[in-house]
Amino acid sequence: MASALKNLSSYNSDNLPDISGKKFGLVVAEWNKEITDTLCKGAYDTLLQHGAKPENIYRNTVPGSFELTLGAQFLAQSNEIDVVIALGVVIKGETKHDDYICHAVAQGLTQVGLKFNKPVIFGLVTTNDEQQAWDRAGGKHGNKGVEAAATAIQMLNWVN
Ligand code: RBF
Repeated sequence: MASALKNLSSYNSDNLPDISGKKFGLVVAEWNKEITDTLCKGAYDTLLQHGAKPENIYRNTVPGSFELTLGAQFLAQSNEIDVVIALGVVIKGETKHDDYICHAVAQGLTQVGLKFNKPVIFGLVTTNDEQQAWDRAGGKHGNKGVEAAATAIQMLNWVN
């Protein structure tokens, strides 16, 4: 399994930039809220742990993961925000809704990052069932919120 081979929750914290003056925009989907709250806490705590100031972390919610793209765009267009982190959980059901949502979010977030020339981090957990989601929200596969925050910090090496 890919995440067993490369779990960014145990990322290398060498050579991370000084983020004490950087501003972070978190957009968090409320669908599967208990799990997305856990991802968000992981991201938030990781940013603080690496020197971000609480007043520089903006947290916004959207109803579901499909809305992450627009939420990310509102954040990314602000000169106040250096990097956007999008967090959501899409769990497979009986129909193919998960495919449509996940593809839309992946493409949408990519476009927002390119449009605003700003890192937009893909923190969408896409699983077959709820247990797999919890496994990735503080469980045996780490916390993808922590990984999203670590990725955001690493990408700030690219931002002036
Ligand atoms: N949003 C999620 O964040 N995770 C889901 O697992 C999820 N499942 C959905 C299943 C169906 C059948 C539908 C219609 C929506 C689902 N959504 C889910 C909500 C979606 O991201 C969005 O908020 C709504 O479709 C409104 O645009």
